[in-house]
Amino acid sequence: MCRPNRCLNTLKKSPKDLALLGGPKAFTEPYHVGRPNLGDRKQLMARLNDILDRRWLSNFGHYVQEFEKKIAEISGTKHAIACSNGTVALEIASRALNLHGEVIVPAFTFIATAHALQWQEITPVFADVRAHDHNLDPAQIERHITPKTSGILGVHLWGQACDTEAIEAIAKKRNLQVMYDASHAFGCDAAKGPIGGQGRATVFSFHATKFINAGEGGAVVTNDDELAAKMRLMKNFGFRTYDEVIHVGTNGKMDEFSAALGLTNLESMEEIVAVNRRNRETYRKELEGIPGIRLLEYRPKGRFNYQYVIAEVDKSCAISRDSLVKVLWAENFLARKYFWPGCHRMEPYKSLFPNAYLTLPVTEEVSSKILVLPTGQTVDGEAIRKAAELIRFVVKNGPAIEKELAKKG
Ligand code: T4K
Repeated sequence: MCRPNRCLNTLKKSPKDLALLGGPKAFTEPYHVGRPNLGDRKQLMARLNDILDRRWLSNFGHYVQEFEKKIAEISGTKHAIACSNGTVALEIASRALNLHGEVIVPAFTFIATAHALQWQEITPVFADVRAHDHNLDPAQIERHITPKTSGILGVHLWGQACDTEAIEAIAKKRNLQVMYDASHAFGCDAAKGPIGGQGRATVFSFHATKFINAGEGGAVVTNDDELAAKMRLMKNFGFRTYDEVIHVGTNGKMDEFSAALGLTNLESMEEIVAVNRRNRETYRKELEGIPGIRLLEYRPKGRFNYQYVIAEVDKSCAISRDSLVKVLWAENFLARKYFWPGCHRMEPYKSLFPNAYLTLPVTEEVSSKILVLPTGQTVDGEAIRKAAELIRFVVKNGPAIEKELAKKG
């Protein structure tokens, strides 16, 4: 149930009742996309105390090792290498694979996917995505392959696997490396088995906003023993023993406190997925029939974590996506426009590739209509019903609201 101090029963009767136009807020406290989910607090405190008792705070401690074991188990891989965050995990994995020159990535992703490459002076070359699942379109990959291309970095966006079989077939034919950014897809299924074992390496994020979080955290999983050993070295400055450095490296280690939080949250994974699934179902039911708004469909089969509730606000909708977001924010319902603008429209890529948009029509279209809705443990059915009622009202009065917003400037 909606806690009474968070969610007011403010039925809007006219556009003037909207908070953006001077009315009271529908929600007294903000509803975020990415409010952390938390497992058993007592268990976490016990672990934190144990860490202090052990006086072992980082560098392959007890809890990091346990966390790695669980991640590998869930993703069905031989190795999991815990890292300080998903971005560093992407950097380590792409470097360990010796990616260089150009790497093909979808333009419709979080900026970290591209930055992890660019940070190492590898050029991300943006390819378009598919309208139905927002994932890299295999049919668009080959047009971007040049003699400088060394690999493909696919993204399993929103927890749905991209077409790994098609991507890997192209890579094989063109002699390219493949790795995946599965920052959204921990605990989800690919076509054949859990996400994790596809390509040469797969990266997860356990950032605070992810459905399983370690505060900050990430991991690379792989079935390749040699690659795993290399990445372990790389995340610890290349040290093999205390006094011996045998590889270039960085500090990419996860600390014990993060691992303890991650482990504790992992123990509530089924419960968190159930909350996410129920929230998505409530959104689906409550938003049904609102013209121009629809939820992104999941494949009929497979495990998903439902950590993002993705809606699209079509051009046919009586209010624009951007105006709807403005209205919702004023009401304290902080829906997001992930990932608008596409990576190709952010720096440094905007300046490097000013014409990239010409080959990215689906990215352009999808990023202009995406609406990501708050979910997770802190969002309940009552809040969703209230938000859907608000959205229905806003769409119904779309033209009048747009007119008022235009007057406001
Ligand atoms: N690849 C992909 C495809 C990714 O989506 C991401 C990260 C990465 C790679 C990189 O992984 P990491 O290096 O982050 O492990 C957020 C997250 O920061 C980012 O992790 C995530 N993707 C991205 C999709 O969303 P922002 O900048 O939009 O929002 P942020 O982090 O400020 O948080 C969003 C909201 O969540 C806040 O408004 C309030 C709430 N929040 C956040 C934190 C951190 C809380 O309530 N409590 C908190 O502790 O990027």
